[in-house]
Amino acid sequence: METSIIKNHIDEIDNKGWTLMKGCYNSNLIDKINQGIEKVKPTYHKIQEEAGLSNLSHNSTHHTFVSYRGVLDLLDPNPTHDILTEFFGGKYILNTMGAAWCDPRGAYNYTQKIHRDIRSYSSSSRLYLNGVILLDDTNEENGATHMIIKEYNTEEKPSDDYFMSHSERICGKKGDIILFDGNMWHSAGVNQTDKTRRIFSQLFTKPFVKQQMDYPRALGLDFKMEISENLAQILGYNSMTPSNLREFYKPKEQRFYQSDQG
Ligand SMILES: O=C(O)CCC(=O)C(=O)O
Ligand SMILES: [Fe+2]
Repeated sequence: METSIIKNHIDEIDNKGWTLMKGCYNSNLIDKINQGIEKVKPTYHKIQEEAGLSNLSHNSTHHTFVSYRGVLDLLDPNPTHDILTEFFGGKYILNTMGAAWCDPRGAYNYTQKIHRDIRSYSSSSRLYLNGVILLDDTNEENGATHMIIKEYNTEEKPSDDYFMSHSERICGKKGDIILFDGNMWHSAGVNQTDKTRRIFSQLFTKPFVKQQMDYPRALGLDFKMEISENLAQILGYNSMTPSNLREFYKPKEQRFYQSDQG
């Protein structure tokens, strides 16, 4: 990506908290992934139900690629790589990534609550960057993201009234990615149309932030041999935590947490 384009996106993230990256994926890839998600939904429903969480986590498949590897095509190549590298000042990893959808005709989904995808506020230190991959064209009618206006962002969760009067909507096309500072309060909008609106939510962090799932162990340590170096980096294979002394005492190039991870 050209340096001036990277700079524009970073300036937008700095100034208004978010930037829209247009045309990151072609429609065929998104269609294939949407079909793949349909196939794993029953597995997710079963596990969510077993845990007594069907109400809380319905309309979502967290960590989707753990059960459907095809999702990894969205990360390899990663269209936001150059911007993430500039934002984090070097290496970054994926903290979490999952699909979520808002059903038609005003149905409720938990992503419509005002939220951040992180627990801790980190002010201007660049620890977290969110991505929302649009799997459908998105407008105000079908639930475009509400995003707080940066100068009104607060450490504490704002009231509904404050949020609604100090936020803007982000519309985009299927295949676009909204990148935004993880400190920003946001929510999905309500879908008033009669067609589902789908997204992938991503959170990228500096490599020393603990992942929401231990992806290298969830996918298997040998899986690293089957994927590109870039994808292995993003999934956290270069920033693992050893779990015994033999894993800890390693020559430099074999260390679980590599020296270039910050
Ligand atoms: O659907 C959206 O626009 C936002 C979704 C979101 O914030 C999330 O899944 O964490
Ligand atoms: Fe979110």
